[in-house]
Amino acid sequence: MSNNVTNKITLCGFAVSNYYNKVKLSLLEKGVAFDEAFVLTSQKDEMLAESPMGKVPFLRTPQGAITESQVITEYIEEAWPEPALYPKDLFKRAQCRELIEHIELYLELPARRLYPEAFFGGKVSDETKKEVERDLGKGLKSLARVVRFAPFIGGDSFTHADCAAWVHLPLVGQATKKIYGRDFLDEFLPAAKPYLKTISERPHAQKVNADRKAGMEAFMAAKK
Ligand SMILES: N[C@@H](CCC(=O)N[C@@H](CS)C(=O)NCC(=O)O)C(=O)O
Repeated sequence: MSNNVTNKITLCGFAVSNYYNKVKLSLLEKGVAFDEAFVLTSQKDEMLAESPMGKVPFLRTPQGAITESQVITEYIEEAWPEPALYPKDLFKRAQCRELIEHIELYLELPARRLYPEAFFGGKVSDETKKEVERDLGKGLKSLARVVRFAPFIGGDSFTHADCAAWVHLPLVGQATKKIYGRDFLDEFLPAAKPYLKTISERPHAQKVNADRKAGMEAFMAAKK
């Protein structure tokens, strides 16, 4: 532990959220002690006081809340440098962060536009479906150029990029399968599925997954 960080941190959000689970897996893999608090997204004042966009996750620290999963990830890595979940080499570290940015900006965010219909019984316009189809094709083809899967997404060590890939990529596959009848992961990045399976076998990933399944009921009940 370093940089004035006391050991009391609380991850706030819910276990169905992919961004929440990205941070949770990083914390577990690093062996950082943390509490969890069930918080739903909202635009209520008390929520906005901690998370100005009303989003989850956010991290409660003794000094206040921190939002944005990637900012939280960087905070955790600086506060608890060991075991490192970024490569030591500066260039490789940048490449690792590049993978995370790529997955979130060019895959998760476009795929998210499909979630209302793919997962929540809503409707998405044909125009949106067309745009997302184009954007995801481009994002996946370009990701295929930079991934290693050897055996981890960036090479031979497990990093924060694996935490991000493991929570986000399955949603891209599931949402596209639902909306287009084609799983874009299988189509554009066939090596992703065996890779994701390997990550899923890690004990901490199993814990996150079990909590996600258990959390689904609480989430659905609270959403009603
Ligand atoms: N860029 C944010 C995205 C977080 C995010 O979109 N979380 C979802 C839950 S998975 C959320 O809070 N949605 C509610 C909203 O967008 O208002 C991060 O990395 O933390």
